[in-house]
Amino acid sequence: MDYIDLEYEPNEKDLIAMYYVEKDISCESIERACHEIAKESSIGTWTDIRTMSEEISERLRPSGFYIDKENNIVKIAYTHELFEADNMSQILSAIAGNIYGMKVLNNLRLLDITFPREIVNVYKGPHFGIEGIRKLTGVRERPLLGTIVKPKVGLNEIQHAKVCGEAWEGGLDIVKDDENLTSMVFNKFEKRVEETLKIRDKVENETGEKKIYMANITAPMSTMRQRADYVIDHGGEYIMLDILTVGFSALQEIREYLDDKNVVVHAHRAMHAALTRNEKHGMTMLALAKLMRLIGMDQLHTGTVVGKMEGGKREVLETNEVITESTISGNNITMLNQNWHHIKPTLPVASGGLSPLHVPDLINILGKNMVYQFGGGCHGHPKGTKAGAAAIRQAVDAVLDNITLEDYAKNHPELNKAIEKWGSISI
Ligand code: CAP
Ligand code: MG
Repeated sequence: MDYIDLEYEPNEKDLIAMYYVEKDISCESIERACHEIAKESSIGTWTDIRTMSEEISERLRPSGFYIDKENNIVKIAYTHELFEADNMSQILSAIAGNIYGMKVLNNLRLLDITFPREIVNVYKGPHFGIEGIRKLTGVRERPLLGTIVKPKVGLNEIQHAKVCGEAWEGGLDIVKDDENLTSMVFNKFEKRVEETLKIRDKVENETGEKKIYMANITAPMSTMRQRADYVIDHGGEYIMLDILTVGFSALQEIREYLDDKNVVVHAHRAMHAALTRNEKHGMTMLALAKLMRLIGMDQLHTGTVVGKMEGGKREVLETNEVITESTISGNNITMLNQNWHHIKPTLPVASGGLSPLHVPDLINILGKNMVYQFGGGCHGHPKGTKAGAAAIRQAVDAVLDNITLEDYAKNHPELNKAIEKWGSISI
């Protein structure tokens, strides 16, 4: 099995992929499984071929250098020459491509990736990063607070803009389109952006606070460019897109396109759970998040721990660490530490099933260097969106002042009403 070399010492020019592997009964050993993964993800196929040469094999053959039989974990080191550095689609077609479908495996999960400098260096990373977002919004000492207009789709442009206005007036920093709101027969993108940004300007003047609208530009590439330009031409400073459904190539393209346009890119991860949820198959959110930071997403949904979506505490904290630290610590064994100093940090976003009552646990578990978004937890408030927004802001103020929500609610009626409605939430 010449794709296994347990003596091999990875170097800084190698890309290292770490997998969880469940072999099929037809596969004699985990060594054989690792050998097949390394082969199929690089230069080999199911049989020996007359067109292979010693020179190609010596130059490009990867090494399965680490096999943990107890935990079903293998690590494979690939020379950087196997990859087109600035082509994330090609990198994934190699290390996250055919191998998922091989009959010798029952399950395969890409746990983590260490990128060589040759690859890290060609990516811009986030344009704004956390410091840039804090500077743009003027919000430094607390989490950024946002809502998602609900219903997800259904409102017309004027109704949408009105809901945004109420959320901003109530005290939220950010309002975003939902992941499936793009340009509908009842809510055209251009009119929605125009009406919403008009109200944004009005509320900014009234409150003296920076207000952010994240318009969803998800669409075929040429339309995304047009929609991003439309947002910019109308004074918008953020765009959002659905990173999985637009695809890795489009992400690289739009990041390049926006590089000199001073626009914050918010990454929604709709569809990610098709890849990340099954703990035995697919890829971890941590691995996906590393790709997103490299490509250059400024903000990225990574999970709430306490809300309606899956994603446990360790997974969310590890993922948030990987997108915010400048030295990426090798997770687990012999994943080389990496310094991504020139790659700015991505701001983690917690969203999904959250209400003001979750705020103490959110800040306790995930901290203040976050974006917290409340959809139903804002518009579901008994007194409506503006009161819901006020309740969210009050909950954060209470935690930052070390006051319990119950005590703070005694003279903050909006929070009190939220507790009356959602107080039974088991957190
Ligand atoms: C939240 C949300 C978010 C998901 C994202 C939704 O609304 O707008 O898209 O939660 O999940 O459509 O469900 P609610 P994640 O606040 O009303 O739940 O961040 O885990 O990708
Ligand atoms: Mg949504």
